[in-house]
Amino acid sequence: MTSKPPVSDVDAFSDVILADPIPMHHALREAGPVVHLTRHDVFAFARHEQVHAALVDWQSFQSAAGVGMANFRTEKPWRPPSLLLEADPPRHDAPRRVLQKILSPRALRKLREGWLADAVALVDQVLADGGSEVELDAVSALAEAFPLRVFPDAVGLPEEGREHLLPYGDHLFNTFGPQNDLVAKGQPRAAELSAWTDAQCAREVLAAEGFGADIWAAADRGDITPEQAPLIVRSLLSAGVDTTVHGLSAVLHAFATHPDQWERLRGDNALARVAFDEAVRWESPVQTFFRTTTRDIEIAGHVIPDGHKILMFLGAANRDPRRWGADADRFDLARDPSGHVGFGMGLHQCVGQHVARLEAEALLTALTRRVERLEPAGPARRHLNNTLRAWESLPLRLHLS
Ligand code: OW4
Repeated sequence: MTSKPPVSDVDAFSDVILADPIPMHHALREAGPVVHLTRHDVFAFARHEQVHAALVDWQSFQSAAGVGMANFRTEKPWRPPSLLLEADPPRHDAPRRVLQKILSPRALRKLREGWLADAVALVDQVLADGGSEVELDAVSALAEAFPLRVFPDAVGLPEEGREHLLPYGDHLFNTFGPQNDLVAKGQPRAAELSAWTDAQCAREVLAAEGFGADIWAAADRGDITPEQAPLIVRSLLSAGVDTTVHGLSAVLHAFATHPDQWERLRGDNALARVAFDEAVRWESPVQTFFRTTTRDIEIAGHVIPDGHKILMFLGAANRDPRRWGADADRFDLARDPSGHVGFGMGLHQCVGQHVARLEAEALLTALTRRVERLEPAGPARRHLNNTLRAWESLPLRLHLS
């Protein structure tokens, strides 16, 4: 026997919920393993077990119909679908294989020393005209400044127009949600930002060395087609900037509000990567993605019919006490955060995660050299986005060592 799942009429993308989704996450997890969100007509998973299961079962929960609320089976996508994010095997395989190699820990080794030095240079520059205390906005001065300093160069982008990267990403991540005011607000610039991004993906525009050139070299080898190459470069530009910026904001906010954890990191720099992953678990910069059912699926006695949208609350799964224990809400470097779904899981798991971790390690390590303590220096302000958990402003006071 099967029954209808519990329902909720919550608008999961309203300003109030986006500003603080934690109470809704709690309510949805408690309501059951699957909840029908009547306002959006989608089925929500908020527990770690179901989110994880959906992420690894790509046959039953497809990405090719879009990983936003729009169903590509019935609606035309606003941009050509990503060959990575919005594709399933077998179409997904060659692009994934190519990009995975280009962004592998082994391939990143040649960037490591330079990025560590760049982080030291940025931190020295930012702290230069202070005395023993410096006040700054950690979003603009660090979380945005560092990725923008290293990542576009690593891709091989021209200098001109780089200011489009963050607004493009912000709008793109809004479009995975419903057509609400956040999407409307981005609409006037969407065509211009999208055209700029697409133009950067051409071989002639990209530097002779870098991730972009590596992707085109894969086309020369025949590992992907020349038609696929620009779309794979586009994935780097779409997924590689805002995500890391908000991940770095998250870890800096976490340390500013958990001084004991900063002490711990200063005592052992090898914890920088764990700290970043724990911050990704704790904050989940990418809060949500959708899947689409490819058949009737039974979950805990409830049937979700074929062709329906599943909303996976990665942020709720990452704080599910059933998986993380009673202190799931605590930012704690003593925890093993592996198994978090902040980078997804399974064959779509973030292909850029090693790039993000290297950026975080470089920035955190550079900061531990100079900063004894950091604390909030004013009210932190959220930036609302349909998909991203983001800070607009994080005023911090840094006490230098
Ligand atoms: C998180 C992601 C996000 C946005 C765009 C893309 C990928 C893409 N991953 O492949 O275009």
